[in-house]
Amino acid sequence: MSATRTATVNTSRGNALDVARVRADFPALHQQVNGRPLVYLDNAATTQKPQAVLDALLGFYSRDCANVHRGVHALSQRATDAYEGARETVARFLNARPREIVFTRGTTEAINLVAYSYGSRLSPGDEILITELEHHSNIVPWQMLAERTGARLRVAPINDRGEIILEEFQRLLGPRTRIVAVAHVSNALGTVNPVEEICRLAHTYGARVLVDGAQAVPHLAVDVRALDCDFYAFSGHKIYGPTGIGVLFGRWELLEAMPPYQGGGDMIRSVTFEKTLYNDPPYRFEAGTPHIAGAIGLAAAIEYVTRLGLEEIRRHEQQLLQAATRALEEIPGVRIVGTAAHKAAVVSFVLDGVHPHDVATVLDHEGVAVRAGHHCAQPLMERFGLPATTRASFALYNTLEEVDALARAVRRARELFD
Ligand code: 7TS
Repeated sequence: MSATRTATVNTSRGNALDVARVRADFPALHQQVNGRPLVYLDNAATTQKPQAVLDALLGFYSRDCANVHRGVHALSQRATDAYEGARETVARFLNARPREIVFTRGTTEAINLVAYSYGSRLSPGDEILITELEHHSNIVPWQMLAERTGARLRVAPINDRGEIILEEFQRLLGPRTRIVAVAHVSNALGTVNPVEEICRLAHTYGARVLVDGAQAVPHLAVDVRALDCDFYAFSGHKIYGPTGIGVLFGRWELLEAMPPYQGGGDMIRSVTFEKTLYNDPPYRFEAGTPHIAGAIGLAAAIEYVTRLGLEEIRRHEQQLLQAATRALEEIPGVRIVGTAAHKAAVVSFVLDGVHPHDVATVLDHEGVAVRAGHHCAQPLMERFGLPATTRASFALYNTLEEVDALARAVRRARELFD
């Protein structure tokens, strides 16, 4: 599929994303599905991987495969250097310090780590504040923490556009609020939340803020110091990196005071049967052999998007978002769910009289991959009175031609079910 329409659009700095070249970096994009060129619009679920990431994984396993932090031999040194180098790359990417970066399995584990470890200091009557648009990963760990400690879970509402109602959020904050947990970008609606303002408000009450950045880091530049958040979580696989690796940023002084999350190798300083001394962060929170290849692959992915430029990526994706919104709105019977003023390139929609799964099935026949369902945000779906939506989510390699293909396929679904 040609990318010329997108590739010819120039940005004010004159270095627009060359989408045709970008697409050449992603082997998985060049395949047929059901006899049609693949149009991959399920990027919020996971992204495809560029050759640079595949090469980094292969390079580790074919040359440097050894365990980290425990061998003096050459391969172990190389593996350790690459793993710790990956930590430095992630730290630079977020404007954090390497010792503030904990490698986890993904966003889900990062949030569970904070809920379990930082959360252990909560007591009955304390409050945890989340919002109505959270992914289950940013709801359930807090519910479990509330059950364990007697703390109370409170939920800030959203408006009909899918935006957090800041006045309501502020009203729910109080001296008992200990933790605020909020998505930077909603996976189901695309809403970009005002996390800087949320951090500012929460801090006036002494609450700590965890930002779920799973859907933010692939689309916009994130600076944890500028946001002034206390914790920031994201997954490698949503930013063109491997599955099974993710990141927790934690402010050093918080990590330093937190108890371990899991026990095992690498997280200790010394062990006797009487007493174990724990290692310093981030190692305190990385029990056992980590996903070494995953961290190295994630660093390659971060270097890849950094080379292209987060601002260029954002502009390109905003163009796709606007085009997709317009094209879908023109189709009779389509209603877009999530119309916030600030959105990342996610378009959730329903088609009158057609179940979202049926829409997605017709789209798949046309080679268009989207997700249908509740998007692991059932309370959010309930807020909109819907069991599910169909969701197209865009990435840096998508084109305006693919937006056209999406709209054509949705029109086809409408005809079939008319
Ligand atoms: N938080 C948000 C906002 C997410 O979108 C997701 C995954 C997670 C947390 C969990 O990330 P994980 O890597 O630990 O699983 N979201 C989606 C999605 O929208 N479709 O599939 C997975």
